[in-house]
Amino acid sequence: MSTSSSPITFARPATPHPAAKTWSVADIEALLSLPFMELVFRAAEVHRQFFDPTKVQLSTLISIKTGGCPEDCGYCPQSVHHDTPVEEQPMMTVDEVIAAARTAKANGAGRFCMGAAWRGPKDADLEQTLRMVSEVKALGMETCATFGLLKDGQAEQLKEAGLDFYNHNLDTAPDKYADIIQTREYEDRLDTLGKVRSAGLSVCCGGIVGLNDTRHDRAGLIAQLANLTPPPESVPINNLVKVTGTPLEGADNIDWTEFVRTIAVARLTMPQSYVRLSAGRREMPEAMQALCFLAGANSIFYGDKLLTTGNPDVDADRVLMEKLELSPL
Ligand code: SAM
Ligand code: DTB
Ligand code: SF4
Repeated sequence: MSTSSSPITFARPATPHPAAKTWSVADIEALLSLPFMELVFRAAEVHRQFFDPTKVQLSTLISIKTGGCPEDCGYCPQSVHHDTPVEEQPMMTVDEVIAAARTAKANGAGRFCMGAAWRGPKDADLEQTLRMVSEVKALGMETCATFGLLKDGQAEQLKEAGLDFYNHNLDTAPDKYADIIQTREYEDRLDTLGKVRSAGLSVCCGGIVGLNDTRHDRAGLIAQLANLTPPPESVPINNLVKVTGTPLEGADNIDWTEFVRTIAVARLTMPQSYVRLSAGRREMPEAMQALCFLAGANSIFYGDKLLTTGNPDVDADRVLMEKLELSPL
């Protein structure tokens, strides 16, 4: 990673938050349909209004409870409804999680994100996760959790323990949702996002592309995210990782330009949010990742593994950041 100081000033003076705008799906589709170079250029301009484009936020993921999930999300290798290579495992101990967080910190990650294959946390399970959260926080890292749907009071308990961010994705457009997941509703997700916000936690919320979605579907997802008030602080954009045995293992590949367009439009519509180039990065050529950074992505999952699938090796990411002269936040 480059440590040399640069004489160039990138970030423009802070601009006040733009007046709240409600985005229609048609607005977003129009942006997605701009000529590719024009879209990337506009997104790169907006990126510079609020962020230093040489900085990338690094989050390391860990799966504290893997597999055996009762939900039927069609993309997910951890669902009991699908016959995948993922085996159910018991919850990790607090000590195991802290050891992984120390390694992540030593590697340069600023945020540690703990994921669990639950519909939502049972109170007894939550107790153990609260210790994980407070001990990771005590290491001086930002903390994030993704435990599924929350019941009343649970977001406040997490906040009290030292949680900074809660990740809960909308995943796709409301009118496509039922094709992908049957065991819970879009409304349930919005309800959890409301609880997260009310507890004073920062919101990490995004979705997946490559679920046989159309441009209209992707516009529907981005409109939902951008219309959250306020928009999520972190917006993970995942490219489907196709896992054998999931209903979406044979989904059509999305063209790489459509993925970059989605990143660019997330940047344009949520100018003050961190847009994370998320799952699927291992399968992306470096030049495509570079275009995503140009189009406004300024966060990645950093670490050899996502939850159950692979991510670029830390060493490979260091080399890529060197080449692009990007440095961690
Ligand atoms: N069980 C919790 C939930 O669903 O909210 C938390 C963990 S779940 C694995 C978190 C997110 O990972 C999902 O909402 C989805 O966006 C993403 N995800 C899961 N499987 C994926 C895959 N195969 N490719 C890309 N993203 C995936
Ligand atoms: C998010 O948006 N993507 C991450 C994180 N939030 C929890 C998960 C990606 C999972 C990819 C499939 C797997 O490794 O199991
Ligand atoms: Fe369970 Fe989350 Fe996977 Fe859905 S995405 S099956 S809720 S782990």
